This record gives sequence, structure tokens and C-alpha cells, in this order.
Amino acid sequence: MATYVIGDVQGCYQALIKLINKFQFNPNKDKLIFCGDLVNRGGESLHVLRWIYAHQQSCNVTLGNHDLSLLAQYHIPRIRKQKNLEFMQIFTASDCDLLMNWLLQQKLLIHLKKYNAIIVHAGIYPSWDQETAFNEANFLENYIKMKPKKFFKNMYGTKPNHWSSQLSGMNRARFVVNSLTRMRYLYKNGGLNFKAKGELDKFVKLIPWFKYKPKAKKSAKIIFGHWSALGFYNKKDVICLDTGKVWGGKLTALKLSKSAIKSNDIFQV
Ligand SMILES: [Mn+2]
Repeated sequence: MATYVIGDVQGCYQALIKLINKFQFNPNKDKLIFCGDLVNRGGESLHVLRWIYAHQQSCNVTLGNHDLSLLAQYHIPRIRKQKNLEFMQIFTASDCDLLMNWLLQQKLLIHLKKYNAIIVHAGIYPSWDQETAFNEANFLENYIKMKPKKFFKNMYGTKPNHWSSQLSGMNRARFVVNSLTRMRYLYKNGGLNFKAKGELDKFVKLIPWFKYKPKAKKSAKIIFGHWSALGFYNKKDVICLDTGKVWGGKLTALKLSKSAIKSNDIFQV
């Protein structure tokens, strides 16, 4: 029995199947955890969703910004983009409601105690300790499920971009969703930046979220996606698995183990 974390699939269905065949995924024994951004741009988002739905007993998902964008367009039809054929194919599929209701139930953060690891799409805001991260992700998961229309109508926006434990309602939900699913760089004053997406050290005035100081203590390793320019990035307390398949790069899976990562724990197609 093994657990694999898979980076941003973004509708690359063929690559997903090749990848799981590479490590001989056994749905009766193994677990797959997706770091988010299952859909968009790769051309076969509907197939990806159907496959994970069909294997949901052995799959867990943390939602990414593209998955939330799909859900927003599902719940608020007037914002659907007709040009996005991949999303339109989902909205016109006979199993659309089934898939979208299932997707809405997925997590924003997964804590794997056995491996002392946290799986999240973009990252964890530096000043949050582990407990705050779990609480805020939980708050957001419940908010989205209870009030999907209200949430998706008001999800987009860059304010507030500073955290305060005093935030409430939609302001709190928007900060939490932006930090868990969109964050890459922070300004020196701790505000979230929403524009920069390039490689490290390219932006002198910005700091990657995982290098920002001071940061609250987190004992678990954070495994994330969302940052294809960063690529496979393996440091003491963070691992990025977005290796940009959809941009001509690779799709990566990491086999979790309790010890340090070895090269044969990494699978790529
Ligand atoms: Mn993303």
C-alpha cells in the first residue's frame, strides 16, 4: 500500500493515465492525492474529472484555483466563458451535476499525520501556525458547501490581501481562498501579491510565501502545486510538484515515505 501525491494535471488525461501506470497504481491498495488544478487548458478536463470520480474510493483532492473557477462558472452561468470549450464540454455533459456536486465536496487542505505532511494547492500563509491553517481551511470548506452561490459570486478579488484574525464572512473567505489557492509571492509588508508568477529571485521586492519571515512554526512538510515556474522544488519544509505538464513540462507524482525523499520516489511523464 502506497500513497502518491500528484501535481497539477490541468486536463492532461493521457499523461495522468501514463503516470499512474508508471508506478502501477492499484486502486484496491494505493491512494492518490491531487494537489489541485485538475482541470483547464490540457483539453481533457472532463475525462480527468470522470476518472477521479470513478476512483474516488482511492483518491483525495485539494482544490486549486482552476477547479474553483470551474465551480464558479457552474454555479453562476452568466460568467461562463463560451470560448473555454473544455469547460463548456463539462457543462453540457450528462453527468455534469454529478461531477460538480462531487467536486464541491473536496478539500482545501489535507493533513496526512502518518507522513507528517500537509497537501494544499498554493501554500500556507506564513503567519499561520498549523492549527490556524487547519481551522481556516475548514472554515472555507464549510462556507463553500453551505453558500456556494454567495461564495462564487464574491470569490474573485484581491482584497483583503492582509490577514487579520478579525476578518469575517466573505472577506475572511476571500483571504483564505486566495492564500490557499493563488498565493506565490508576498510583499515585504506581508500582503499577498497576485501578479508575479515567475521563477525565484526574479522579483527583488517580492518574497516567495515559503521564504517569508517571520513565519509561524509548522511541524509538517507542506506539499503544493500551482507554481510551474518553480517546478520540482524540494527543500526541508516544502515540496512543489507543479512541473507544468500543460506548458510542455512534465506531470509529477511523489510517493510518500516517512524518511527523506529518494530519487525513486519521484515519477514523471
Ligand atoms: Mn493553480
